[in-house]
Amino acid sequence: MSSTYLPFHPSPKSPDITLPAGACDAHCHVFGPAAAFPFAPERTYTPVDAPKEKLFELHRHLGIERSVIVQASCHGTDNAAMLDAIAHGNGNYRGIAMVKPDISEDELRALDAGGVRGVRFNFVSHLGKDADIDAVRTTIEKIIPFGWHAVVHFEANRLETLAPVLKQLPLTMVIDHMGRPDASLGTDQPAFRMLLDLMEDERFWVKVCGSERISRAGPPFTDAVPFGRMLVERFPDRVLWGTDWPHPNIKKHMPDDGHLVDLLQMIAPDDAHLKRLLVDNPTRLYWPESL
Ligand code: 0GY
Repeated sequence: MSSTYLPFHPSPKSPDITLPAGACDAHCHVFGPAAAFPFAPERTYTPVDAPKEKLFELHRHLGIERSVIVQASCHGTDNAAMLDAIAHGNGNYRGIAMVKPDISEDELRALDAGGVRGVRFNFVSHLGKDADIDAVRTTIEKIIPFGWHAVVHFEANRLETLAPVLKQLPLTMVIDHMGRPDASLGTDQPAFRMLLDLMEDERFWVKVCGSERISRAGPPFTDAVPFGRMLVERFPDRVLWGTDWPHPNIKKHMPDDGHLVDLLQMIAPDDAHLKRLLVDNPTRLYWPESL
C-alpha cells in the first residue's frame, strides 16, 4: 500500500469563468479525517485527509453550489465520512455509496434518507479486485425500488467485456471519467468508439471529468478536451461534470481545480450546453424533487 500520492492543490486559482447559478460538482470525494473516519483495512492506497470543510471551501471558491460526493475505495463500504459531509451540506449535497450485496432494505432506506442516490462499482486494477458481476446484479435489484442509479468506474480496456453485461442492467448507469480512454490514442480509438456506442442507449450517462487522468500530455490537459467536447455535443442531456477533488492516486501532476473549471470553456461549446452540463442534468438526476 502506498501513501506517496500527491496532496490536493493548496490554493487553486479563481476560475476565469463565472459558473451558472446552481452549478454542480457531480464527482468529488471526502477522505477522513482518519482520526474520525478511519480508512478501510482492505484499501489499496492511503490518501491524505481531505475533510468536508476543505471541500466546502473549495466549492465556495469555485462558485459551485451543489455537489455529489462519491464514495472512494479507500473508505470501503463504510460511507460514514460521506454521509457526515452530506448532513452538513444544507441539502446541496448528495452521495453515491459503496455497499455490500447483502445490505438490508433498512440500511438502504437509511442511506437514502442520508442523501444517497446511487451505488458505485469499480473495475479499476489499482483500486483492488473488480466488482463481482453477480454481486452487482444482486445489489442493483435492491436499489431499483429506491429509484437509484449505478455509477460505473472502469478502465478503458474493460469495456469490451463489460459492455454486454451493462447493457443487460435495467437502470440508469453513469460512467466515470469518460470511460478512462488514453487521450494520446485519439477519439477514434476502439474503446472510445465503444463508449459512444453505449451512450446511444438512453440508460447511460457519462461524466466528462478526469481530464487530468486521461491526459498523456500533462497540464493544462487540453489533449483530453476533444473527448469531453464530443460527449457534450452528442449527448447534451446525459453528461455530468465534476472536479474529482481531492484527486486520489495522482502521482505526477496534481491539477489546480481552478484550471479544471477553466477547461469547461473548451469542453462546452456554448453557455447553453454548459448550463445543461452543470445545472440541468445534475438537477434531473439528483434533485428531481426541485423541478
Ligand atoms: C476517482 C478515481 C480514483 C479513485 C477512486 O474510489 C477510489 O478510490 O475513485 C482513481 O484512483 O483513479 O474517481 O477518484
